[in-house]
Amino acid sequence: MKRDETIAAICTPPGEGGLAVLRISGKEAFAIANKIFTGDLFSYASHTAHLGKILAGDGAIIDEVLLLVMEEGRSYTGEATVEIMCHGSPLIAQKILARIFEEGGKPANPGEFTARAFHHGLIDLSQAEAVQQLISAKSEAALRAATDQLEGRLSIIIKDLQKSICDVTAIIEAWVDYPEEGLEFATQEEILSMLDTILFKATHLQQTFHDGKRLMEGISVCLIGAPNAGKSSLMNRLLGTDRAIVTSIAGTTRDLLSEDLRIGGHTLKLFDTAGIRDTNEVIEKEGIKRAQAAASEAEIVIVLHDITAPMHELDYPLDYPGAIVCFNKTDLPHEPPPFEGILLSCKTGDGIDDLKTAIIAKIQTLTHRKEDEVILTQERHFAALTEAIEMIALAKHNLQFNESPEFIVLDLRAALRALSSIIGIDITEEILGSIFEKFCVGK
Ligand SMILES: Nc1nc2c(ncn2[C@@H]2O[C@H](COP(=O)(O)OP(=O)(O)O)[C@@H](O)[C@H]2O)c(=O)[nH]1
Ligand SMILES: [Mg+2]
Repeated sequence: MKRDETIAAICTPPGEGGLAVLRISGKEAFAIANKIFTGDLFSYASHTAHLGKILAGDGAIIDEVLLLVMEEGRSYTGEATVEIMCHGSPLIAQKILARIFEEGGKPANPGEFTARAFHHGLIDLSQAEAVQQLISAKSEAALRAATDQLEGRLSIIIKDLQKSICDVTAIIEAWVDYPEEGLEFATQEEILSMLDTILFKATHLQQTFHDGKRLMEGISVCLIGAPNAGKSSLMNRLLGTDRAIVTSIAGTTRDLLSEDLRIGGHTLKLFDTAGIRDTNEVIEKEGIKRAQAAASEAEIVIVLHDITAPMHELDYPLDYPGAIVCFNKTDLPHEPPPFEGILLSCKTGDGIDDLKTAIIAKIQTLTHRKEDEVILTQERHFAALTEAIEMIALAKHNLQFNESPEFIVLDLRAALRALSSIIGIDITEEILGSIFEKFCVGK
């Protein structure tokens, strides 16, 4: 990545739209835009917008655009930046981009604008990753997690952990330097308790990852039940489309069907499955196997019964702990349900709202987190934090078993490095240095 180049790209998604936005960033951004735009960019104040035309090399008009200038140090990337809003035709945006390249702009790599923001110290690594997360967030909660991370709340927690580890490291390093004096600055119990506190906090953060991952990937909901219970009808009802084939022939659905379903600010992955029953039919058998696998992996299972079906069929092995139980076909004459469940009719739509309410309640119990809690959403962060925890646990073990302090320092430094990799800033030397200054006074 050559950082002295001026880069450009179309920032809006491909395809037609009301507007398309192009971004140019780098030292030559103003000069390049000036060559293709009808106004004089150098006369504009930063953060002002200007109407004008983008011209082809031969002077022909490509499009009328709104152009926004941002001076160095006051843009997303930290570099001089020009943003061009043109009409949302892919053809026009491409032509303007080609003009920018003709005048010396270079194609931006994926994520390069954000990478530059990182290199200029405007955001740290976890914040840079949050930008991508923000864009791809599938639910309100995922959006909030990404925003938290972008605001640097994760970085604050990580730095706080690093600071605590540094405190311990400093004590033990002093012990390395002045072994005859032993652990003069704290007792072994005190250090162990410091390490326990660090482990507690780190483990707490680590455990948020399960929820974080679920938020990013979307929660899966699996419909399961006997053949003809109305699973495919329910899928169609929830989606509001005729997605799944519905017939009165038992065993119609054989493969897993899945669709994104939006309920109450959440994006769910809804699975329709083959009805569970004894069968010797090979394809149906495989379908049932997949249905059971999908149900055991899903976060939320909806067990659907046909309320008009004979009792012995109702308790067919559909025992999924925590499942939402529903009785369908309540529009037909029926007995009271044999056990508790939501009464609904896919035919009339009765009870569908009750089911949606139950799904939302379930999601809330699944992702029950305090409003302001920071959660881990990225595999990379999880892996680094896990490594740090292992190293701290090892340091604790080595301390308990009276290993030489050099080893303990190595463990703690490894933990610090792992944490540094999350935010991409190695602050350990700096912090250690500052602690040492205070620490070793008079020694
Ligand atoms: N009367 C009535 N029939 C329904 C209802 N839901 C589904 N059915 C019918 O039950 C049959 C099986 O439905 P389907 O959705 O294919 O069930 P699946 O095998 O569980 O996927 C079809 O003939 C549907 O029209 C309902 O709420 N009321
Ligand atoms: Mg079906």
